Amino acid sequence: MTVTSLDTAAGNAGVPGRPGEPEPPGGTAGGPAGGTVGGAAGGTAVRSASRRAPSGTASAVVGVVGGGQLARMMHQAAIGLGVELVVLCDDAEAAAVRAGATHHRGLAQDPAAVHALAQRCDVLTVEHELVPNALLAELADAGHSVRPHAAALALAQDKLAARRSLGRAGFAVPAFAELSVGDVDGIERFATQHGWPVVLKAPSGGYDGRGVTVLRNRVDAVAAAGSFGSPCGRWLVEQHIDIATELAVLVARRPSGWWRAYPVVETVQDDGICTELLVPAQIPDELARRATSLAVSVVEGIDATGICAVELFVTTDGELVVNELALRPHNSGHATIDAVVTSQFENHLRAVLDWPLGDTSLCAPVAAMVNLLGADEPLDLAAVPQALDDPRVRVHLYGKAWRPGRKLGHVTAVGDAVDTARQAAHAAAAALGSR
Ligand code: AIR
Repeated sequence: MTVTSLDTAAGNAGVPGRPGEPEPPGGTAGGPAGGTVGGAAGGTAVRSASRRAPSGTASAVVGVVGGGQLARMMHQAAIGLGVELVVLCDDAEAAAVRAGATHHRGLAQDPAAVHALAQRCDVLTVEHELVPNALLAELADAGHSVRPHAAALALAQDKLAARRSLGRAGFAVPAFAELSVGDVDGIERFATQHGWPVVLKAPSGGYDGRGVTVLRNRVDAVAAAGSFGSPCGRWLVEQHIDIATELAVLVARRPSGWWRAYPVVETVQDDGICTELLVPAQIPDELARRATSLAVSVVEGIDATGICAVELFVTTDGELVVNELALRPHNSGHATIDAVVTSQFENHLRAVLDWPLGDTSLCAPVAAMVNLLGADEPLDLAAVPQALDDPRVRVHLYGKAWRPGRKLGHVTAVGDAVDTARQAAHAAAAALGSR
């Protein structure tokens, strides 16, 4: 297998717990890396993000670009912390708005709306990638706390930029090339070098399987030229990796450099959309340690703040290859609500506020999560009691309108054994009429 793997120090960095004392016990944690960020007192509350005094009803105000299910679950965590969440979206029926988050009406692409959001909060963060990067950079220049910062977020917004930057820093990434949209000969040249099939991606704007397609031959490439657009006018073509397992490592990291990594998650995708996950990943400890160390290196290397999800492929040769980054709470972390001491949503808020991070240890031996995806008809909400029949099951509905394939909720089952947890989660998802 060919992977771009430059030999620089960054690829080997990030062993947990180096420079600085880790935050107090609980999970894999560590302190500021030398030179990455300014040092701060270990594990103490640093209120650098909050420019204004608490209002009397809110401990802090966090602005979120986006109001979907990720903002909804952030809002659930915000309630306990006394944090007011203000979500920017155009839809008065958005998942987070329906859950009671303060609604700032507007589009993520509208500079005036994003500026106005920043004005009313202590810290600005995101729950999707569709906000113009330059706008966030502009706000940071104007003195607003934007977390993650625009340069880091750019790597989650632009897959080409991520491949380039991570490859240059020495992380293993799939071999790739940048092409203009419609460049069928370019695809063929790439395939001659790396073999068919190849994976074609729109570098930006896609998620949940949108903006990704596998091409088996030139005929597929010609078809893609007629149908596979890309908002930025470029294609990313990459080598098709023989994947043994897909993993995700979530790391919460504060602007002061303190971080905590979550137990490694094993994810299952169907047609590019995450359908289920298992935590902890059923992989050898040594591989889990390598995956965690790699993810922390990436997160420190790009100076990410908040939750950063590092998606990894384990190749059939046992190598770890970085797939994609998400600099926000991520589907692969949904089981943390029920199976980890501090959920990814709470730690995202704590991290962007530069507050001490919560314990990331598992509080159940194993958890399985299954996404509730829109089938040919809406979910059967009358079946919620039936899904709850098994006491190990927790149901999370997003209050979103049904559409085939849309993520409408998830169920998590905790337990002592992988098989029974998976069965319980699948049974609950089936009862609810998930795809
Ligand atoms: N999201 C963001 N990036 C990937 C995903 N899945 C979440 C965010 C966003 C919501 O999905 O919470 O607001 C959008 O979902 P939908 O179903 O409206 O496309």
